[in-house]
Amino acid sequence: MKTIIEPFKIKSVEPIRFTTREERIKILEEAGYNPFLIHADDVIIDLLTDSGTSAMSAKQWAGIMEGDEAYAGSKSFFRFESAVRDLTGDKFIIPTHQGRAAEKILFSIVGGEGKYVPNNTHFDTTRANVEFSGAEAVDLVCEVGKHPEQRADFKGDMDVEKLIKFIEETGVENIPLVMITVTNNSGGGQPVSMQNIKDVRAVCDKYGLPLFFDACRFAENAFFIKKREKGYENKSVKEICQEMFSYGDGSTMSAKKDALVNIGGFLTLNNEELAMKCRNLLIVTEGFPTYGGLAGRDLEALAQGLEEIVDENYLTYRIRSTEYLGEKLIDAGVPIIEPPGGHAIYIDAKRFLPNVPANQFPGQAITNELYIVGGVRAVEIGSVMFGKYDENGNHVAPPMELVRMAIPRRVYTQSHIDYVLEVILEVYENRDKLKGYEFTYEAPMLRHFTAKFKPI
Ligand code: PM9
Repeated sequence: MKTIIEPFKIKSVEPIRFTTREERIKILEEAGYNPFLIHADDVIIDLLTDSGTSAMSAKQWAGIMEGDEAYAGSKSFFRFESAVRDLTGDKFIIPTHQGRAAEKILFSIVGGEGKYVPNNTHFDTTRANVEFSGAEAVDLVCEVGKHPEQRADFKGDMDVEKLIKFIEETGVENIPLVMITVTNNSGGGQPVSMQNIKDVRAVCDKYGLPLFFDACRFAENAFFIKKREKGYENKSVKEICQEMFSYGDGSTMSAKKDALVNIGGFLTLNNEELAMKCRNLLIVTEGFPTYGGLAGRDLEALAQGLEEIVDENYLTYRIRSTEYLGEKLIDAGVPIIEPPGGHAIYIDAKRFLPNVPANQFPGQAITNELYIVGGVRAVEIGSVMFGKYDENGNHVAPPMELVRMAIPRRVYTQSHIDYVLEVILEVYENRDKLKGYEFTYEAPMLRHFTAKFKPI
């Protein structure tokens, strides 16, 4: 087989500013040892997130010029609505400025004190919005999904038995909806199988519960289904997406991922009463229902992005480029979540730095060293992001300590990725010298964004 190449040519480029190791040591110290607080201009390869960092296509930029900026009923809204409906089949399509705005609206209405929301794994903003409403966010990912070293095709699947037990124990009246996140970002960008989606749908039907998707990476998930699940090999990715959404009652979406835009999101629903409540709240918090916090030009780019994301040449390259980095790391003995996920590679910090305990943030130690060694910015997904305190103030660690290197869509070439690989291998070779960190500042919610640290 020939090399899978980038299925695009580069028309416009952005220079990378190079820094020295000495400069980076100073920059990191000034940022309180939190790469979120580093200026992007001081980063050589930015793998902080795949969210809002995509390179747009010529057609998307053309759409920006086409954008209709009418306050109400703009033609860009109707193009957006029809692109979203074509994929989801849902009746009510509500634009929002990004994914968390859709979550905030949905959970402000269905959440609240005494409610519980099960998910395979909530992403941080979803968890924060559920909990901000007073409800509790419960993760029910399958057992294999919690073991980075174990390989399985669909490690993002929900544990259906646990879901049934949870519903029986919690009471249907306390559960507003069941959610499935595709792909499972906090669990390694691992896909959810169509069979699991159908099984969860059947459970929801049995108990009369709505099923919602956190659909950020729906196309990457569909591509994994096509490649790994029997019966889907001859279906188009678009058909697989349509089938997946057909099992849901709605979805929240950050278009900053699988709609290839720099800003945007949406909420889709089938229940008219709920949709009306959401729209009314949207008007208070985001804007009129035909723009929802976005400009007409954003809606155009988003609609075009939804067409491009299901292109199978694009998805072949996308999934292969993540796998390429993952395979090379596995070959070199670097512990990562296996198999590689869709949008990112996740280093297993527990195995990478066994001598740094969870309450000294091994993931943060690796993340900071990646920056010092090569100006590569990654993100900790472990005790900094999800750690809690018990009633005695003791640190309670999440199940996994990870460092995520998310790959922006259509931005970096193979030689950029080869450079990243060299940087990771250098950090790995010198791992015995790495030390942990402690907080000097932490916010009460979503602390990873603004926390400051000092080395131990
Ligand atoms: N995800 C990510 O980097 C961006 C924020 S954290 C740096 O992975 C899921 C599964 C996400 C997600 C964002 C959101 C929120 C919801 N669900 O960022 O509000 O991965 O558009 O989306 C980020 P917004």
